[in-house]
Amino acid sequence: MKITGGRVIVCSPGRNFVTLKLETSEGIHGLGDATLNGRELAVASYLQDHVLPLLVDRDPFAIEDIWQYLYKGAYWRRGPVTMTAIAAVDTALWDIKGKSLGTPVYNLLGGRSRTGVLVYGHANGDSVDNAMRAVEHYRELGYRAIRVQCAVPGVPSAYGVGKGDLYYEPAARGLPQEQIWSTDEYLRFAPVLFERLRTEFGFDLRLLHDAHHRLTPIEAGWLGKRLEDYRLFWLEDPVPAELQEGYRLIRQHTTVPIAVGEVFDSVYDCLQLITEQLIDYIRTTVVHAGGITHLRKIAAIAEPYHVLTGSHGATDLSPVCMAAALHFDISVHNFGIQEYMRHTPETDAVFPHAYTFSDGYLHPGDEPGLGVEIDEELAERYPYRPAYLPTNRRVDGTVHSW
Ligand code: GCO
Ligand code: MG
Repeated sequence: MKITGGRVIVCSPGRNFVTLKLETSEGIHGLGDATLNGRELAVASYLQDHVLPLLVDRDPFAIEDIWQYLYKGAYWRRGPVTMTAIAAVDTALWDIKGKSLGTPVYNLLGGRSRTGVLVYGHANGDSVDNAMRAVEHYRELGYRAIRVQCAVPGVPSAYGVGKGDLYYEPAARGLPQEQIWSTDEYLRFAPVLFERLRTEFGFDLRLLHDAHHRLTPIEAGWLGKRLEDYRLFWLEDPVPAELQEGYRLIRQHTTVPIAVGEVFDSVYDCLQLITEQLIDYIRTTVVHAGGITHLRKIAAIAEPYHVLTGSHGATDLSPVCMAAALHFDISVHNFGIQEYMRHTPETDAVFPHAYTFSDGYLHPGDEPGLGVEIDEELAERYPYRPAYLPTNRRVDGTVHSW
């Protein structure tokens, strides 16, 4: 079997997605997600103009060799655009191999390590009362772990507060919106929110929270300490993580479990965080961190250091990525949890998939390969429309991490 070519499909069923479809001489095709929120067309061009011509006539079973060829062969290494493009090829090759051997991808990754993939959903509210209602709603849907975000009094636009009940989508059409942020108000408010959550819901429910890269290490230490009694499952992205050693300072001040990694694109972004045991969960994803092949290596390095996986699974990661994540999650020993932000019905219709949710768990299904397809005719009805994530400024106008 040989790779004969491929296509990059850009569509926007509710939001933008970039999908790679690789074709082979035996008529089997594989899919890979290549969506990089707000920078979609850069990856589409990287694949279309620079990667697809290199793949023709290669053996699709040589997954590791193709990965190394694309990574080392470019000379220029790493970075989100490159690693998302490599991830898309890698994911499509695993899909092809599974389909060709007639088995789900998880069987190629060592087989099932568990019966289902524990997921967390997103409850949020524009007031504490509405956040409580949203948590209750998620509980009724069967979720056993819930991330809670809430509007902060006095802050015009806190991170993570959606418009609807189930679909939080931060990217918006047109040019980037500007939001305003105040760390002071947030730090005062966050412990109050979790106090209320534990009073209303007790300690059976796993609760998570995302600080979305907005604090300094010492602020994160302060917050973590105050949240300890509310037993968070994790505090996510307390600070931007370019400075990995910055996490030492957080660890010196709090035992709150820390999760990091949704913007990482390779093991080099988290090697120190893992080997110095500065984090508890590594959140790298199939689509942005070099595919299933590279994610397995990160997980293998994390395992002896007691770091568990907790892959990013927001709506900007397509159902193709979600399917791939679930095959990874169900097989890897040191799996922790999977984020599951539901896609809209429009997105699900374009990407029919075998994975299912029940009782707080996702199941990858038993289809050969990844168990996800793209309805290209339907996709064509949703052409790409430029959209961006918001940007952020402090109340005095200084640019801040969003
Ligand atoms: C999460 C994330 C997302 C990101 C989004 C950016 O934890 O799910 O922080 O909400 O902001 O994926 O594209
Ligand atoms: Mg996050």
